[in-house]
Amino acid sequence: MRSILSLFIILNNNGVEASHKVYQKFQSLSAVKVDQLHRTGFHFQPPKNWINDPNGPLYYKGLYHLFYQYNPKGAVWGNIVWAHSVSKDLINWEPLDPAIYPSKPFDINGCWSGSATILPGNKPIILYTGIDPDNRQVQNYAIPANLSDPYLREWIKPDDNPIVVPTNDMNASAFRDPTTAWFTDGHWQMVVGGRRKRRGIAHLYRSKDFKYWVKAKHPLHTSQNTGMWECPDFYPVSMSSKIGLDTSVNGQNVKHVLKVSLDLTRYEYYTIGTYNLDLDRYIPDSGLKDGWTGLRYDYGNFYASKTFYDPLKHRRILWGWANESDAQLDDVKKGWAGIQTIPRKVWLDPSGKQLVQWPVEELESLRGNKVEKSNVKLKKGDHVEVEGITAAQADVEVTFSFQSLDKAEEFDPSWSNAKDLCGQKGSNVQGGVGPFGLLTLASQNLEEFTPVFFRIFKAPTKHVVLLCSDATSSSLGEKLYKPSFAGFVDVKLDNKKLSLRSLIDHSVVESFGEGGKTCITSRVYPTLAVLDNAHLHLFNNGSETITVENLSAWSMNRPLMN
Ligand code: DQQ
Repeated sequence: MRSILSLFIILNNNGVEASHKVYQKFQSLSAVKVDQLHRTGFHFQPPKNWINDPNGPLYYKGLYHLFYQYNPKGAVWGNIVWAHSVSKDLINWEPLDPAIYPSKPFDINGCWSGSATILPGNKPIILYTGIDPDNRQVQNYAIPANLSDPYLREWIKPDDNPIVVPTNDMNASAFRDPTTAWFTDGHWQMVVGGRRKRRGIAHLYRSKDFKYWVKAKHPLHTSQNTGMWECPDFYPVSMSSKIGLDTSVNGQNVKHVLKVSLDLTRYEYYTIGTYNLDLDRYIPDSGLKDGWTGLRYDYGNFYASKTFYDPLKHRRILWGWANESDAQLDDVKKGWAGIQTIPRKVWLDPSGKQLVQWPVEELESLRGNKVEKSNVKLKKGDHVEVEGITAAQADVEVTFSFQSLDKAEEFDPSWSNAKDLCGQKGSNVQGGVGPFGLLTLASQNLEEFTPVFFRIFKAPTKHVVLLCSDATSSSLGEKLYKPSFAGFVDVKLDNKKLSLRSLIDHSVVESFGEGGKTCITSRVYPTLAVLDNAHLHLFNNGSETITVENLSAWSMNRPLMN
């Protein structure tokens, strides 16, 4: 905590914000050759260069649109434009020319993140942050030049921009990333992320015509000591179904979600709560925490996420950016950096206490060769290889069961940080019930492997389930960030079963514990466990025997990817 605060002070004092560090030397250095070794097979990425936040996802006339922050000139952050791709199925992507790029005074120094709203009459409009000649962050709108083009190739930035500017009492370099707007009480409302001193702020604005915006008397929500709130997202979820809701829906059976991306920690958190129209405020449910100890979509490498409502399949879909975990120079050398995670359907868990996420069903169209296993016993120390699939590019679903929880290790109540606990109790540290799970991207003799595993502890009144995705042994390479990412899984264990799905794709392992209750994305760079030399194992290192009830694993085909 103290180190985070001092980091805050350092950042605050020299005015440099971690997310937008400019590497002058590299930002316009074109790749001579794009290194293919760790590029993903089925995750979203352009052929080369740097990408970050997903922007303005939307569905229009039969096509899904994804815009994203992109450096057309190099493999580090800089020269940012809104790149644009379209897809019929969220899996195969066709690239288009950038939709929004600096060209006018209100965005001449940058076109940063934002969101799309579909206005009545099926008219998309984009709100985004422009950096003006004084380096102030201002909010602009852009509209399609031709609504009869389902590709929405050309976007116009009218001259009555900017539509929202920071007032003198506001921090003009901490005022960005407008949300999708929602309609309520005869007005459009939207939120812009911000910060006052150490307080994170969701600034609330209101408009009748989408052009003249007035700041509300108070923010939609704020929280002390959380720093800058980047990329806020605010949307309704149904309390009784997995069906997604359009952003303006509110009422009896509806809760709201507020997600923010914390520039200080580079983690996101969300709360579930009530959008109180009388107070004009969002109020998180009691017991849910604002800040970096709160709930997260993903306990790994996942940032600047954004959801949108898909009217075709009545679902809410979440996109997130997974940054590289290698060094800046590696990115310059390989000529590319950043991927988007697989789009996930997101809904409220029946408990009402958390969200649940699952890869969109369209991903299954890429499944090729399949291998199945059932009723495999894993005793302490056992490793069973899953053969017959391309282990470097695979989709794996597995259900584990155990007879008893008697052997579960004692849980020390001071273990509040899942990541630290996973760092302490890795896959090689023997336990009682667990560690058990998958060894992904494993080399022949296990010099390299990325384990994704459960470990169950006994606390005085309940069991505590830990899910880890541990990059510590993922690579023999140097200067890599190799975190032991982990999250707790809120599950009852009455049926003594736990499920896991991992999407393995060369340099990314995206995992969904217990049907998507706890998700973790890791970026890894094996040197031996690459291409056909990558292996997949089941393992158990706990004294309780684990049964693999069912395992289905598929080789994944490559979609059209930009
Ligand atoms: N990235 C954008 C900002 C946003 C940040 C700039 C989050 O608009 O706050 O590329 O990663």
